[in-house]
Amino acid sequence: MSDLKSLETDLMAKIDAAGDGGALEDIRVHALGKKGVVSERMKTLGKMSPEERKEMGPVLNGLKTRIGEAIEAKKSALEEAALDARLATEKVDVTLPVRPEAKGKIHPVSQVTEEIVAIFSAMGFDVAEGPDIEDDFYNFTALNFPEDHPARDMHDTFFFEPKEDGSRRLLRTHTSPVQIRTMMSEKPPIRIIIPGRVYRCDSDQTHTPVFHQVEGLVIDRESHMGHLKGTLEAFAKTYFEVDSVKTRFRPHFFPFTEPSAEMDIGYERVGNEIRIGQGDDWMEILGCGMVHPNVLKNCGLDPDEYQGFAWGMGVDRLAMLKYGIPDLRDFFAADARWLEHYGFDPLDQPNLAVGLSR
Ligand code: 2NM
Repeated sequence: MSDLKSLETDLMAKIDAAGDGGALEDIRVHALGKKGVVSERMKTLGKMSPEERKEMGPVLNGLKTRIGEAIEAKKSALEEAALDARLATEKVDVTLPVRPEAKGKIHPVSQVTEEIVAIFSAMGFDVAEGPDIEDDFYNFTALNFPEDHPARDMHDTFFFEPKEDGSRRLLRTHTSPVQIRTMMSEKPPIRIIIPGRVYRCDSDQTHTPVFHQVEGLVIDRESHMGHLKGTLEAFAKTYFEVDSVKTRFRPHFFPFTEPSAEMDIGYERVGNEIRIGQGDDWMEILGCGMVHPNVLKNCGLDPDEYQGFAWGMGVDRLAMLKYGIPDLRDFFAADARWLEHYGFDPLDQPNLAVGLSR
C-alpha cells in the first residue's frame, strides 16, 4: 500500500513537471501504456485471491483514474499556455494610424479608367479585355475596314515583321478587336466595356504613340439610337459630376458603325476655369454608332435578329478635361513630382455611392 502511495506521488510530481505535450505523452506511456507501471499493477489483480482482489481492485482502479485525469488536466493547461503565448506574439495594434508616410500615387489615367468602369458597372456592363498584339482580321477586317483603308497604312499602325506565310501581326489601334472576340464567342445579350492601351504611329502636341481607350458594346434584339443616347448622356453626367449636361450628336464616319456620330458636350470658359455641362461652346468627347450589319455578319450574328450600339472614348483626354491637366505628354514622362501633384491617393477608389472624386 505505501509503495502505491509513493508511486502515485512520484507520478503526480512527474506530470506536474512536464514542460510540453511530448514530455507529458512520455509520462502517460510510462504509467498507463501497455507495459506502464500502473498497467503492470492492474495485471496482478488476475493472480489474487477473491478477497484480495475485492480490496485491491478499487484501490488500483482509483489510482489509474486519478493518474489519467491528472494527465488530461495537465494537457489542457499546456495547450492553453501555448495558445496564450502565440496570441501574445501575434498581437496587432489596431489603433496604429494607416501608414501616413505612404508615398505612392495612382496615375490619373488609372484613376479615370476606374471611374469609367465604376459608372458602367453600375449600369450592368461587364469588363472585357484582350491582347495588345493582334492580327489584321480582329483589328481591321472583321470591323469592316476595306483592304485599302488608310488606317491600315504603315503610317498609322505599328506592324511586326511579316511571318513566313505573309501575315503580319500588329499592335491594336483600338480596343474593338475585343468586341469582335466577344461577339464571336458569346451569345447576346452582350453588355461590355473594354478598357485598355492602344497604339498608333503618331506623336505631336495632342497625340502619343500609346494612349488609353474605353470602348463599349451593347448587342440585343431591339437596341437603337435612343438607348445609345441615353446611355452616353447618363455617362457624361456621372463622369463630370453635374446634374445636367447639354449634348449634341454630329454625323460622322466609321467603317464599323452605321449610322456613326461624334458626341459633343456643352461647356463654357469662366476666367481660367472650364465649366462642363452648359454654355455655348462644344467639345467632342467620344465617337459612337450602331454596329454595322457587316460587322455582325463577320461575327456570325444575324443582323435581322440582332443589332447593337458601340462607342469609344479616349481616357487620356477625359482625364485632362476633368482634372485640368494641361499637357498630354506629361502623362508618359514618368516625372515623380508631376505624379505627386496630379496623382490620386491609393485609398480614394472611385465609388458611385460615396462620389466619384473626393
Ligand atoms: C468607336 C466609335 C464607334 C466600335 C464599334 C465596335 C464594334 F466592334 F462593335 F463594331 N467596337 N467599337 C466603335 C464605334 C468605336 O471608337 C471611337
